[in-house]
Amino acid sequence: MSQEYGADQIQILEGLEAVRKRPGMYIGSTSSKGLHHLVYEIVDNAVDEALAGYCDTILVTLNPDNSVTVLDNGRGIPVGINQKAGIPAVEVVFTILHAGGKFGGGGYKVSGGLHGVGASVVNALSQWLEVEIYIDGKIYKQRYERGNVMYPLKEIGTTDRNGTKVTFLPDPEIFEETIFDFEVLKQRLREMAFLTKNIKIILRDERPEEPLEKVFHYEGGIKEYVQYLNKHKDPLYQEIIYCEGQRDEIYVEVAMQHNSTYTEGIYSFVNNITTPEGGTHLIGFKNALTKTFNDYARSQKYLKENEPNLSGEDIREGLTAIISIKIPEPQFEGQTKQKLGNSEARGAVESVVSEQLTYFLELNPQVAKMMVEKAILAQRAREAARKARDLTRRKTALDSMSLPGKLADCSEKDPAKCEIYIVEGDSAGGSAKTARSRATQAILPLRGKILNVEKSRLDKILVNNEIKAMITAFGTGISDDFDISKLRYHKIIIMTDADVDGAHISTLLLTFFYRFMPELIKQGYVYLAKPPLYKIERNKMVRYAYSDEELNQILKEIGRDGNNKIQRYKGLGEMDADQLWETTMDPERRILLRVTMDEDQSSEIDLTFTTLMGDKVEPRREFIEKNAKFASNLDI
Ligand code: 28G
Repeated sequence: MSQEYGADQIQILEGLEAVRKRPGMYIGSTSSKGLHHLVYEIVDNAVDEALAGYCDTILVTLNPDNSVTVLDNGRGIPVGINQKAGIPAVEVVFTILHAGGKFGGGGYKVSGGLHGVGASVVNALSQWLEVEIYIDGKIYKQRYERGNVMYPLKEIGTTDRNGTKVTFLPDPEIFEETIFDFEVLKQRLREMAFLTKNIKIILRDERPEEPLEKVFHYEGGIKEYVQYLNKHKDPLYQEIIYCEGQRDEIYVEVAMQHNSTYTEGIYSFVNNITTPEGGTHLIGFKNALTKTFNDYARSQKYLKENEPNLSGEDIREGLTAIISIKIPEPQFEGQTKQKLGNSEARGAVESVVSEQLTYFLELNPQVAKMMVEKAILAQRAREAARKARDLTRRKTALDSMSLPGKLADCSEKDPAKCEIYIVEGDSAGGSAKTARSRATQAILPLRGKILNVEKSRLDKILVNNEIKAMITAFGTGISDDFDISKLRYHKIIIMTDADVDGAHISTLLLTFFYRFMPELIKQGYVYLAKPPLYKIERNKMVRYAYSDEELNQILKEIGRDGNNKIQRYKGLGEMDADQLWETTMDPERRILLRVTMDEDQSSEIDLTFTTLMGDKVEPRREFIEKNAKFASNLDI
């Protein structure tokens, strides 16, 4: 370390040492999620510069050495000496914790990312980081290693551009995973581009021989976001309803459009950060929507005096919406700090949406009519569903007496030790019943295709036999009645053929869980069984391969000659009970994939499900390949 920085420098180094000691405190985790968070922190600073009105293009490049470069065309981080610290402002930004305070030009604390701690944290957690600044015709540069300054900021050349370039290599001493995932970055950067209208974000992957590039640029901002989320659904009307306004210091933006499905997809953001648990801004939106809508329906006599109001849920059936607010001092609440607490946000959103939605309904009576009619249908269906639901509820009260007839239950009563296999088809179901370990493994065979819950309303879903069987077997109830403490099995295992039909059935089941029992997935109770693809016999020896790579591996081991008999399994039905047990059900030998979901990406998950389950055939194939992305290896 060089001497000329004096006492301040010691302070600085201590600050960044703290980050290296407890990285999780600053970036959430040191897993792949934390790794990607580093990129978002740097990109956030560039987005702030764009929000300030000085930058319109951000280029993110994944380099072959796995470092990342972020380049913007803003003003460039100031290079002049910061009076308080006695060092260039840029050095303050990269070496002092919480340096600068992340305020955009409009005075918003646009602290993107989980903790909003910025560039110095990324620097502390990088093996090395280099910053270049293009300002007043000159290029300035500084390099840091694990947060330490390598040399004073220096002028290295001339330029005719302006902006900032940051390149960093995440420190493998800190991160469990140091390889960036293009898909993960792609989704978040796309989201950022939707949330900041007119910004252009380019993601380039220069690691493969053939570089990949994605450009995100949405002139319509969140209006285009809604369009994107509805792209595989049928919109109920063409217009995207858009409300925008400012109340005191809070800037509010809302975009929405109904589609012909029955699920609501409302995604809320505060200062460009997703709030999966909602909060005051979401409540303000819902209040405004319900009230404005009922006022309109009454004034136009769609609702008679003696008829009850439409409920919020009725109005939101099939609604896709984005709520995005910018607020100077966001207060996040709840266990995971993902819920907005500022009470003034409720009033701001309520006021902007009420005013502009009222105006929109009056100007667009044909659209308003379609919305009201859909809500009235929803209201009737909800009434029918309530009746059907009361029936299933009464049944669950009868406990084991009401368990579905097809279920072969296990004898163990402790849910933590119990598993339920949901098996496609009666014949595989029969083998599974013979094969299972009776004490802890229950089998529920399903007949044929199960109902696509994306295309049906609740009343229809609840009279479907396969769905009813699952609900009663699990014991938890659904939606608002859902109670995880009543779950009868801590492993719910979907076992289908390893082919496209099997993948389709798995997805139908996952869709049902995701829509009606999301906690099952969030808390990690849902698994996919992985049956073998090949049986290899050589003399008396039998081996199973679960992938093509494994088949090759085995053949390499045992020799590739005429003595091998290789059978390719087309379905579970081709295995007898013993084989099924050995390969797919024996806890000692089976492979299970745990189904997981990233709540920060719920708009994308929704899109994935509708892509597969919707009417549009073309997008479907894509999904089946991506499906495995929900899952990660376990129990191998
Ligand atoms: C490429 C990777 C990430 C950035 C700027 C521009 C300014 C700035 C950034 O200032 C320090 C603290 C408060 C003023 C601000 C330039 C005002 C005038 C900036 C980035 C100085 C932060 N001129 N561009 N920071 N403030 N891009 N991209 O990080 O007092 S960070």
